[in-house]
Amino acid sequence: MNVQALPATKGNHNLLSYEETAANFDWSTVEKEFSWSTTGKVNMAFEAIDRHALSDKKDKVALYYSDAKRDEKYTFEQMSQMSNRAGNVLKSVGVEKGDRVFIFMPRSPELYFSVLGAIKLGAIVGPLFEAFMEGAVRDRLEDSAAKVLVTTPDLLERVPVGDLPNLETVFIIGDNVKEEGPIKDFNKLMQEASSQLEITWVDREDGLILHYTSGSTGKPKGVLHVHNAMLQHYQTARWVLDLQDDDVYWCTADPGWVTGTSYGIFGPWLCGVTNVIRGGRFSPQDWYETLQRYQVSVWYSAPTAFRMLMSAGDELVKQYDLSNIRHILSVGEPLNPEVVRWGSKVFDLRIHDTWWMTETGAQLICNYPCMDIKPGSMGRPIPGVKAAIIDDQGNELPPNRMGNLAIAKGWPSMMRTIWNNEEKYQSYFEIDGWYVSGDSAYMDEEGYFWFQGRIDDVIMTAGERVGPFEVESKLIEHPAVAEAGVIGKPDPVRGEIIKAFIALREGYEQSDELIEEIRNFVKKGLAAHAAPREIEFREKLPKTRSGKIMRRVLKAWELDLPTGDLSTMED
Ligand code: 6R9
Repeated sequence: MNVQALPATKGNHNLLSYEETAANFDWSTVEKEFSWSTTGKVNMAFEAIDRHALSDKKDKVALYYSDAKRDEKYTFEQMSQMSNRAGNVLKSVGVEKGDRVFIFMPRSPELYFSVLGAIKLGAIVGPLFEAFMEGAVRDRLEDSAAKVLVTTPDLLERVPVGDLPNLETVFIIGDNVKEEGPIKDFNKLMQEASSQLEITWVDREDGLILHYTSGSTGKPKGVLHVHNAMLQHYQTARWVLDLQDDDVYWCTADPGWVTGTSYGIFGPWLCGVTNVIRGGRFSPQDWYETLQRYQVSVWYSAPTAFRMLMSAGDELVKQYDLSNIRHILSVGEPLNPEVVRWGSKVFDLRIHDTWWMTETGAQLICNYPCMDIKPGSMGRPIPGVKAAIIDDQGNELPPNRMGNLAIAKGWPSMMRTIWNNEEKYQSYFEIDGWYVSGDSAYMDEEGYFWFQGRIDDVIMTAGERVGPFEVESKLIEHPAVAEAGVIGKPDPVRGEIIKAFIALREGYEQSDELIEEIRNFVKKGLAAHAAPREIEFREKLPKTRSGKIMRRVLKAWELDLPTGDLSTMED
């Protein structure tokens, strides 16, 4: 691949040399950062919040929260007290170690208090996107046999309380809550609750969080993570997010998605860093304002958001003072080289891609400040982790060959089970010693990994393997294209042909000339065989709430097939 690498960032970074650290690193050294390496007693919420509340960081701002109506801040000491109160509220209805406590609400300070409070009791937290409809909520509460739910008056109508025999209590966060049956007024009880709480110490292998993630078929899977994951949350927050004491950090992900917990809660607070949470919906103006207002220095977001900011134009971004940003990262989808180039132009910074999954619990393949970036590559495995491209028999493939992206089993934040579905869990580990991700990729001679697509998405056209991501990335370089989703469509002659779904940027009209122009653009810029034979324009592309283009849905629509689980799809 012919790319212009962006040189390593100057400055003092936590990870000084990738090669040297990767050659010598051992996870047991990370344990020594935490008191449980001597006591054996662990609790994520203690390490993330209380530990700092007991130190000279107690008056440091832990959380800046704002949305259209609220504007608040909490120090580590206040976070400790508020999460103690939330813990006491949950305890008052009998929440104990191992119980599932689900949180179904938009971002708010109370969401964070409840998550931390539940963890302090040793309960397992289940965060749910606010946009889930009744069926999705029911599936998740039923499968996990949740005992307690924390939600808001608006969302309550989507909770089939009467049909869920295990659900004993529903806390409502709102005004004038009518307490009746299982319904309780969270805010009232918070006021009455003590700010002292005896923490429940647990084992490092005890359950921490249950993230439901959708499969392409069948019901959503409950991915269980344990307290031990903190080793990797912490270490990657140091190496990859490069968090340092005076940073102001903003992760734009909602806690309904794994990025919003691993790196919206655990990673930054384990490092004792100031965390910005902005509620409400995305708008370019609002996001730039948030970056400016809090003087954000480290910013973790997603390709879909960067593409939308890019579409909003460079004039807009120039109206803000964003000079405090020193480090930008991306996750969730392939990061198009065009977006990396745009980032270099408008922020004068490289955007660092990071690859991982709900199942992996934390970052695994990343770009680091101390390492050159090849735009379009996900980077290299974090020190302490081995990644490889393997064939279906488990043989490691040489550089530049596309295959299964696999990780040597046993990194600290690896999922520990799929709730109620051990068989599904085992299916990830069928090749001895490896976790097989379901993504296809290749590795170049220098050990950089290049994402190609989900295994099911790879296109075989006239004998050539084409990764949809490469085609999509070329497409969005065309000035008319805002977003693109590419699939393989069965074809009697070529096996498959490439079909592209395109959302146009504002000011562009669809026409046959434009189709021809776009097709030629890909032919010239990528390869003739990679140019889409069919192009269809759409107002919007189907996306998950975390911003991923759902190629399987495009394919199902195209072929009139069942779409599978749609609970994570945007409205
Ligand atoms: C953290 C998260 C996991 C899937 C993963 C892959 C895609 C994530 C990516 C990426 C290309 C990256 N993905 N990061 N693809 N480049 N940097 O996103 O978890 O929601 O479970 O999604 O997302 O396909 O397998 P999750």
